[in-house]
Amino acid sequence: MSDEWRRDYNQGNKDQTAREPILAASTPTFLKRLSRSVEEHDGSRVVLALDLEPSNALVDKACSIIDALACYICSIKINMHLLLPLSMDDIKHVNDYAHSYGLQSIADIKLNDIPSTNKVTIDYLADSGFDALTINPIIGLDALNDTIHHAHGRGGVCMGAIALVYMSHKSAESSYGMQVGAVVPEGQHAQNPTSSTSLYRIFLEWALTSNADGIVVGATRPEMIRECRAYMVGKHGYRVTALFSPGSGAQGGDPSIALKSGADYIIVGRSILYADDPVKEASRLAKISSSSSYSS
Ligand code: 6CN
Repeated sequence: MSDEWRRDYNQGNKDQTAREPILAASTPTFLKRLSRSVEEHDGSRVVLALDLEPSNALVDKACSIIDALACYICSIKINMHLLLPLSMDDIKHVNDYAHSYGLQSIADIKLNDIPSTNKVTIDYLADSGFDALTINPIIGLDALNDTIHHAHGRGGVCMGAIALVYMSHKSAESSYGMQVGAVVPEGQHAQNPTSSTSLYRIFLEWALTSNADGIVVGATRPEMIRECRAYMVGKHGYRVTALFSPGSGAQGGDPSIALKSGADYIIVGRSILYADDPVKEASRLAKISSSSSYSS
């Protein structure tokens, strides 16, 4: 390595350290910001999935939908429907627009890579104005821990991380419901070599251990919501992790049952976006979400 290169390389490393975020103790967490948004939006616990079909003028469409529905939702959620066709500047514009109504914005990218790549991804998402992201625990406990730690420390933002625990679609059973053997660290012997559990239970445990701000459990599986909620309450004694539930309406789940089973937030896309009257449907779901609560 030439001296010049070495100097740049070391400078780069120093810059990396200098970029390490130091959050003020007063920086509100994603869940606090989301709770504030719920209060400001009449108690609505509806997260709107802005899953627009391919077309022109997606930014204008997204902003007009926010104009029409902002008072019935607490957050928007953006996934590949917009992340792929739009530029970072466009996405930032949509996120800033949502923020102007006091809404939060979740990047639904189901992050699933090595920690160094995840960290760069998180930095780009934070720069694009997102408040939280979804993450797939299949990356393993250490990687999950590391990635979520980075998200929480993201300078000035304190990005939230929401871990998939049990997805809503039909074939999710074949992966999230899979029976898996306990992993025994090298050099140790399994107490009970035959012990096995379901993958989603491991994901739930890892999400809680890694201080994930939320978990995702499909509204199509109220019994799983109930089980995960009971486990979370049992582990912490109170709620520090929120349960987000997609899959109402278009996927067949019942939002009211999901909320009564222990969901804190419902994630809804098509049944609002493609309703005959989206404002009426959003308002109906907002009322359900503000009045239905978990009973153990
Ligand atoms: O209400 P819809 O079925 O139209 O949309 C549900 C939204 C989609 O954006 C989908 O990508 O929630 C997302 N989602 C997530 C996890 C999951 O298990 N099931 C989902 O449908 C997320 N995040």
